[in-house]
Amino acid sequence: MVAPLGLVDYAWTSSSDSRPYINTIMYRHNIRKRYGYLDRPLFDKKIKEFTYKVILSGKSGTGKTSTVAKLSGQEVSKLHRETPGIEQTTILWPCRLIGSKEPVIFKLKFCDAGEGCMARFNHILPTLKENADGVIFFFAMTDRSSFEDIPQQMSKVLGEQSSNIAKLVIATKLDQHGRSEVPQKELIEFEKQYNIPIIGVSNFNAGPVDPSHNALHTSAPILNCLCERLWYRDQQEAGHVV
Ligand SMILES: Nc1nc2c(ncn2[C@@H]2O[C@H](COP(=O)(O)OP(=O)(O)OP(=O)(O)O)[C@@H](O)[C@H]2O)c(=O)[nH]1
Ligand SMILES: [Mg+2]
Repeated sequence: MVAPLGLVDYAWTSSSDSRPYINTIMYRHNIRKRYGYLDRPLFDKKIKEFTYKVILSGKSGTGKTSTVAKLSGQEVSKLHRETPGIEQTTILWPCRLIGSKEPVIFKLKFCDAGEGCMARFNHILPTLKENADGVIFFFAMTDRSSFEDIPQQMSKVLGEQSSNIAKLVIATKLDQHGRSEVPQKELIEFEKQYNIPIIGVSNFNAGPVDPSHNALHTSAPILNCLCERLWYRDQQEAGHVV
């Protein structure tokens, strides 16, 4: 496993200190508010905000759109409808950076394009990549070919940008563990080879319906890890870390 970078306080999200901030981005009953790109939540205190563009890459059907729906606290569709162009979803995520008392807000602008439409229209990929701060590569645990495709996705998306963009890999369909086609050993080898963390996600329940499934606590580890990678990349660019 790729170790956390020690920049984000992962435990803060579930602590009582985070409550006023977390409550601001939620309606009652644990439902997340939706924000447009220009929207801003009203916190009691003025806190710093950092905006990042995060792009998604992975074979069609690996669960890119479903994962963004889960991370933004929206309902995940059981149906696969190819994303017809670039869809943008803004997620506001409060985080406490290690060494600072006050939290900051990460404004994550997720840009999701269907793999099929990207293959049909040449202009989609350059538009997607433009000014991207981070990329999440996707594969489904139930589809070995989507895991084997990741290096190709990397060269397609990163080109020479590879040194200055934050990277994360998400393995979807963890709920279908009986149908997994990628052994744990290969995931560990991948992380070692590329030094990129792989985080598993289940966008649905394996068992009985759990109303808290899409609640914040299941998204928090992924969002914290992504914010930490983005922050690290900024620190590297500023020459604060090597
Ligand atoms: N069981 C299970 N199904 C999932 C999961 N994530 C996504 N799916 C299903 O997989 C199918 C494809 O998901 P999408 O999110 O539409 O895939 P995509 O990567 O956005 O596909 P394109 O837009 O075509 O590139 C849908 O039927 C989802 O319901 C998961 O974690 N578990
Ligand atoms: Mg999609």
